[in-house]
Amino acid sequence: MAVTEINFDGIIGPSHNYAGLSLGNLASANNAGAPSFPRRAALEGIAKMRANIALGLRQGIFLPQRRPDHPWLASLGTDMASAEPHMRAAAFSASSMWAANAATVSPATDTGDGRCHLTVANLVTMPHRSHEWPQTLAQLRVAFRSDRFAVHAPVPAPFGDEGAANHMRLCDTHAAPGVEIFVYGRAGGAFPARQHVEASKAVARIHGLDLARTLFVEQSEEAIAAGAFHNDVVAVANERVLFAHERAFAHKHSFFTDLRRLLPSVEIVEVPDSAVSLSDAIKSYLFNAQLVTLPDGAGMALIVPTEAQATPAVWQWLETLLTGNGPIRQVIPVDVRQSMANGGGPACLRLRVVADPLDIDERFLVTDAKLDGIAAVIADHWPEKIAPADLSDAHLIAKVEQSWLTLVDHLQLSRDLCVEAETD
Ligand code: SUG
Repeated sequence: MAVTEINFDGIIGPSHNYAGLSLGNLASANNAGAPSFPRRAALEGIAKMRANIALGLRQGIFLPQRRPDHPWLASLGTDMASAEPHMRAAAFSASSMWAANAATVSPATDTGDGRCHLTVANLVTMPHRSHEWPQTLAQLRVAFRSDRFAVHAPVPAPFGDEGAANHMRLCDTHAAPGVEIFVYGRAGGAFPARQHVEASKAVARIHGLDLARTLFVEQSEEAIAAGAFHNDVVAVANERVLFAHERAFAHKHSFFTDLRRLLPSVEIVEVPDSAVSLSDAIKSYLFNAQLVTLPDGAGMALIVPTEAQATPAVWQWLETLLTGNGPIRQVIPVDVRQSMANGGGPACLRLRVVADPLDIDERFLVTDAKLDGIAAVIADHWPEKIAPADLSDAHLIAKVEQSWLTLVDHLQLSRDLCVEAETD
């Protein structure tokens, strides 16, 4: 089998809820306190994966994390019964569904030792995400345990690292050497800049990248202030195409000059502010799209959330895009509304890995038939509805824990993820 791009989607966990935990993420703030529908959320995620498989793309999965995170609360001297509500919500969050924040990935062609490198993100800026990394690391070490990969622990605090959401790779084809671009924030006005430049530089060094082919680019302060808490809310790249909002970057001209020098074939599809305002871009998540290369030379498709269809300026712009002769040949809306209401679009839900599927633990790769089995577990076990006040309900907690164990067992991953040892 050949090296290809595989999208690993985070399965949406049974504790999915709206607790308003992410300062600077407008959807999270606006939906705080609303009831969530975990079963529907997870099935939306499965439907997105199925649609991508139908396009001929390779698909992988990551498991949700074990919630509530009792060891984390214990390390803070508390537990679910006595923790304050915001800490209880942080321990209960299903935020690992946004796999774009799991790690930064550099394919083998870009690295000094010819292995594909993955560095788990520390996510230290948001307390509810800061305790994801140990379970993410454990999972990646199982999925990518072949010596074709190097899986690294996170860079240390205080340098915030949010993984692939702030990383882009441009190349002639996925299997060819790429130019890796790390986007960091310096200031975001009232909102935190979640990606620290020192974390980006550390990841590039750890991966053994050729620094002459690596760019460190500042995200514009106005984008962060407008609610683009990650670069992937205002830009996305695939092979030789960069699709970005006009106001995504602080120093656009020098960035584009460097990029054209390093990859002369690059095509920059820029959306002007006059056509789509930053506010419409962030509301619709136009750029939180999966930009994918279709098989058999069919060009690229942009997989957008249905919210993009519902935002007139955005949809009009996309219709015009398709009438041109550019590289993006199809726009495909997908319904991931439960995730979107927490600020996670189609691109947030996936981590891209360019590798040979034969080198990956097959339990993390899915087909339609395998998704049938996972969907059945979700339909039978995931809670239908959660209101934030339910997070202290012992019955709900027990149901969430049991649902997770059932899925891990179904995927035959209990032993590798040390579940038996902990539950015995
Ligand atoms: O980190 N939302 C996530 C959304 C992450 C989106 N990922 C990318 N753009 N790649 C975040 O802000 C909200 C959880 C809550 O409020 O309950 C949350 O964590």
